[in-house]
This record gives sequence, C-alpha cells and structure tokens, in this order.
Amino acid sequence: MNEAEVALLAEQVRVDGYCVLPGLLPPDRVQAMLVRFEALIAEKQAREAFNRGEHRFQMYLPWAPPFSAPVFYEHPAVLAVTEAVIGSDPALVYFASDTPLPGADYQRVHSDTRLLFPEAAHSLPAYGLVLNVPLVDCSEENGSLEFWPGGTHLLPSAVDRERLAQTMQSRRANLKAGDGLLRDLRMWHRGTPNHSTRLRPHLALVYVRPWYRFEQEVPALPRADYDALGERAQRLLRYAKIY
Ligand SMILES: O=C(O)CCC(=O)C(=O)O
Repeated sequence: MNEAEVALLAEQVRVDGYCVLPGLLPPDRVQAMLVRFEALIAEKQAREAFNRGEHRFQMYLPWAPPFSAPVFYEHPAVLAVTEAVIGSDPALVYFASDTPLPGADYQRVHSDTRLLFPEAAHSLPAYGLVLNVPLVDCSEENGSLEFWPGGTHLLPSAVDRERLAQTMQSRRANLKAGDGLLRDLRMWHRGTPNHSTRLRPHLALVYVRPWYRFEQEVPALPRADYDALGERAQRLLRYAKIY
C-alpha cells in the first residue's frame, strides 16, 4: 500500500470505526489455521461449557504455528494502518478467537473494551484496535459479525446501546476467509445467529497504544521462541508472557 492508501484507511478507522483489508492471508495459510483451529475448538468443547452465550466460544489460541506467522501478526498493511491510527509503537496484547457454532443466537450490543473516561462525554482518539480475520467465508447464514459504524466508537458509555442501536444503521462483516477487519475496540457490535451446520471462526489480534492495559490475557510464548523473533516482533510482543 502507498502512503495515500494507508492514510485513507486510517481515516476510515478514525471516522467510521473500521476498515476492511481484503485478502490479507493466503488461502493455504487460512486452511492450515482452520484445520488446527477445528481440532482446538473440538477439544475445548469436549471439556468446557460455552463462555459467550449458548453455542458460542471465546478461545485463546497458542502462539505457535500455524498461527504465529509474521504474515498475520506483522502484516505490513495492518501495521501501517494501525500505526497511523494509534501511533508508531503499538503493542500486541491479545490473540484469541470468537466463534458462533451452529445454534448460536444474538449477543447483546457491546464494545470490546472500557472507555477511558466513562463518566464524561469526551470522544477520544483510538487507543486500541482489533484485527479480525475469519477462517471461513462469512454470511448472514453463518453468523457474520454485526457492527454499528459511523461514530459508535466515540459515544459515551452512559447510553442505552441496545435501544439506540435499533434506531441506527448496522453493517454485517460478510467477509471472505482470510480478509481482515480492523476496528476500534470501542465500536459497538454483536454476534448473530449461526444457522449453518459449521462453525464460524474469527481470529482476533489486539494492538494498543503502549500505555493501555487491555482487560484480557496477553499472548504467551516460550523464551526460546521469543528470543528467535526479529526486533520488530519482539517489540510488538514486549508485554507477552514469556515462559
Ligand atoms: O465474532 C462474533 O461473532 C462476535 C463475538 C463477540 O463480539 C464477543 O464474543 O464478544
């Protein structure tokens, strides 16, 4: 991407709360991730209850192949837009997935992080972005994410989101497998029913301004793996749990 393209996408994130980066991951990488993902979620389902409503899982993912690929977490287009929006020294603080399984229902309209000053009506610049990458094609049949662009990331939290959202125009993230959706953590969204017979996984990476403490668990990786990373990746992962 050239400078003007990056600037345009960054402006979309600032104003609309999101941008789409089509064809982010190559199909063979998506396929390898999907195979591993399906095995992991089957194991989780065998031992744990659903944790995001009926037939819906949030699942942390291992920082290991096929997921821990620079083409994913250090993608030049993602980092260029991210740095244009949240500054030149982002930290990567979350790697997980959201998956409606067949039978999943609507979630409540929500944001993925807290507001810095929830008691005030200030609208602040972005301090965290989430990159979602679906591993299958998404549609209204299999529960594509619904979101409310155009300013909900700038609204105070003391509003009735559920009620207001009904009066506003939403969009569905009907993405192709391997596309990227980069969105402000604050933008309103919700999971929707999965009427298909297959699960609909979204990978999620969160990048934040270096001073922001995201509420969720950070990625974890062995010392030897961390030491083998390049300088940029080590910097991105400086708050990861190294064991
Ligand atoms: O990926 C989705 O369908 C929505 C997931 C979500 O927003 C959540 O579980 O908090």
